[in-house]
Amino acid sequence: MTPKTKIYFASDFHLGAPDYNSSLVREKKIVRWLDEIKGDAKELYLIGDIFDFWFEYKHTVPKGYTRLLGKLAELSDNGTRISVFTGNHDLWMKDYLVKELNVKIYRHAETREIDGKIFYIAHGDGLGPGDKGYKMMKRVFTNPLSQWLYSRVHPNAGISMANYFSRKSRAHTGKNDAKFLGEENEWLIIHSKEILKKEKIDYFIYGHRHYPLALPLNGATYINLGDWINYFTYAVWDGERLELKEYIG
Ligand SMILES: [Mn+2]
Repeated sequence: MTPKTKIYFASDFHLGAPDYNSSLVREKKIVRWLDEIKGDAKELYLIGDIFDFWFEYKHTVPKGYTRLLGKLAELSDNGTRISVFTGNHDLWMKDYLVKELNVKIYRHAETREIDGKIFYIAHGDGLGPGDKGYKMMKRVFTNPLSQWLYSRVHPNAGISMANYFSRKSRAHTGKNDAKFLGEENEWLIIHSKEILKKEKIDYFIYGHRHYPLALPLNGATYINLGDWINYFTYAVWDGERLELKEYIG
């Protein structure tokens, strides 16, 4: 067995959307990718919005995603360390994936040293200027009382309602995603520049933006991972270099 040496980053699978059948096609593609990287993946970072909607009740979780969950279990059981960042679509994760897949869950940005380089990793929702409405919503979504109240709603109603809102939010934010807005207008770039004023960071890695992008930023490297709806992009760290790649398969 060859030693696992690489670290992979991906985000925004949005499984479940826009419908069961097209999600299943994407899920199978993601699983093929995971199957290809499992031999050398020392670590896997899934940086938010794996699911278009996820909520854990005390004794139940949303149906589906068996192929992805099974494949992640296989990677985990074979020694790949998996970190899951919650996104704005799946922030209601509790201990299910922790228990079943032995992953670690992160709800906020993480700064960590990897092979002597400093990585700043975050899904990206609610960071930087703007998006005041969302920032307010996020306070409601992450509030323990509102989560408890929501969990009292029967899942048949609760999950239907959530899927409805999840689709609406994408229709609302979707149109500007497909182009680079310029450094002055990209909230995550503005956020990264603010951080660079205070800290030394070598790599910023974000999801959320649904537009793959790798660019130099005041001595650092800035990466948007893209998504697995239109781009099928991921980043890989080989110990020395970080590369943004497209999965063809
Ligand atoms: Mn997303």
